[in-house]
Amino acid sequence: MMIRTIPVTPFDGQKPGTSGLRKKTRVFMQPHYLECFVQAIFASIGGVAGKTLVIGGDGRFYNDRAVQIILAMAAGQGAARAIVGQGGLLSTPAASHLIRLNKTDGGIILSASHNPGGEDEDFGIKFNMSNGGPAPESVTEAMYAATRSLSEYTLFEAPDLDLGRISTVTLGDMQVDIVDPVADYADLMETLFDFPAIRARFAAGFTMRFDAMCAITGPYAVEVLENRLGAAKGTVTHATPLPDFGGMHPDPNPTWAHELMAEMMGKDGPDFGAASDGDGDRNMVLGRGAYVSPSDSLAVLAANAHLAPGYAGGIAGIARSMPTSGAADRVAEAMGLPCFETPTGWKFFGNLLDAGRVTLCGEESFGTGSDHVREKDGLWAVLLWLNILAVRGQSVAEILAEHWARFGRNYYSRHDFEAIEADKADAMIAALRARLSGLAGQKVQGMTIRTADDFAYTDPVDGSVSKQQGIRILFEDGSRVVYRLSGTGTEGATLRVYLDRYTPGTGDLQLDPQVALAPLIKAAHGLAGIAEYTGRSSPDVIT
Ligand code: VG1
Ligand code: CO
Repeated sequence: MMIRTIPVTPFDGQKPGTSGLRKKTRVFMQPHYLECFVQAIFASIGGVAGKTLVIGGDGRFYNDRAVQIILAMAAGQGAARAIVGQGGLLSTPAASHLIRLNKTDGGIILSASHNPGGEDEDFGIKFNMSNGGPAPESVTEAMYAATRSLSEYTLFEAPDLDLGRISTVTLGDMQVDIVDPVADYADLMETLFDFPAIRARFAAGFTMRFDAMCAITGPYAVEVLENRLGAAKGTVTHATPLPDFGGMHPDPNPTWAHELMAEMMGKDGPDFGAASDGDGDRNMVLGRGAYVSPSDSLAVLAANAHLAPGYAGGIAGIARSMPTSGAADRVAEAMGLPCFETPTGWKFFGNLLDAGRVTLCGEESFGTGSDHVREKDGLWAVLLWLNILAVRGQSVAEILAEHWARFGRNYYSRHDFEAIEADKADAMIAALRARLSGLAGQKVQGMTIRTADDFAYTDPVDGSVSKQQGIRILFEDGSRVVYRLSGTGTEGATLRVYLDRYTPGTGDLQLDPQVALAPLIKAAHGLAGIAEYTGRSSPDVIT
């Protein structure tokens, strides 16, 4: 056993995207590839000597190897302590919590989130800061710079640690605490929600289905829903995390969680349904016959959060990512709360949460969360919904209908065009960008364009500026189209088109969103020339 320094040549393209570095698993499995990125992470935080890190991942293929490599590198570079989930497992929100609970210097999370897992699928890695949140752009840029200049990495060479047993061991001079991945997180949930009220509701016959999609939330959902809240055994399906997610695509949306969707849309479905993604930070919630769009979910949660003990004193404010619908803004306005619009990606919420300016945050991509951690949190959102349902004693459909009648409804949809050739997607965006200044006043599909811009964000806390965060076309009637290219994919480019149209509470509130949005969809295709540039006339995934 010894400390070894290994010379390397830098790899191209180790540039973190919306949420860390994501590549095909086999790319990560190349000799020294993961090591080089980990070395760059260490460099971007001024080294790990004397520091404590949380380490864990969603259990996908290569998670186990990656954890051993990171431990060896941390030990070889003088880290004082590592806190690792048993088996190398931690959901993203649980990792965020452990970083905060133990006042550590940060953590490394292994996941490609909602992307499929397996030797031929996707893998990913990201660093979270001591506040528990994803590294901000300044740090990810430092990481990328380091990946291009490094010439060696150092590790402590030793046999693999046995991570299967909850225990404290040492690796060289580093202490390694192998902890229960679920317990602290489940305890945190008990402090936020009215567990007795939810338990009483389950005892009275309330039924639920939670589809963990063979990913990391299985053990968390079983412990919280079945063991602590008394939901029937079997409430959680696909509950065992598997390295390839059992072949499932753990993206909790109507397309990929179709099994749950079918059950919930049936007449005899459970009262409440939910699904989570690979690393446990996303959620989809459903009632019997009722789909809750993520943007609406944020708005409903914000309007009702005070019903849960953890938010009984009210919330400080709401933040949503720019492409997320304006539904939460209506709630903020009615409740006299500040509302912030940030670029896509949870890292942009961190400063607002740390400064106490917002309590709830959300993204249209099935992400909702609060100041309890610094990540979005799938199971947390499900529990807040359960708490609200238990207190209000209504169905999901009734709560949605009342919400829309009070605040109006933002008809909303996202259309994704996947695996487009990158240069075609870039050309389309570039052409659109070049035409932006001339669009105001033009009429499309009977609607007049009020303004068009390329979203830029100035962080109100530290003043940092992020440019080119999505192209927005805003119409005079309040409707909106947003175009963005995904920053989490591993193959070609994915074009996301976000569509939002407001109808007041006195209007028609029960339309199919695709019908309500039809003119806007046509306008979106025409304005950007989607078919001309990409050859695609219809999206691959609609949410
Ligand atoms: C997507 C979502 C974004 C989310 C990000 C990470 O990014 O749109 O809202 O924050 O994934 O979520 P992009 O760049 O592909 O649009 V997760 O659950 O993948 O960590
Ligand atoms: Co995720």
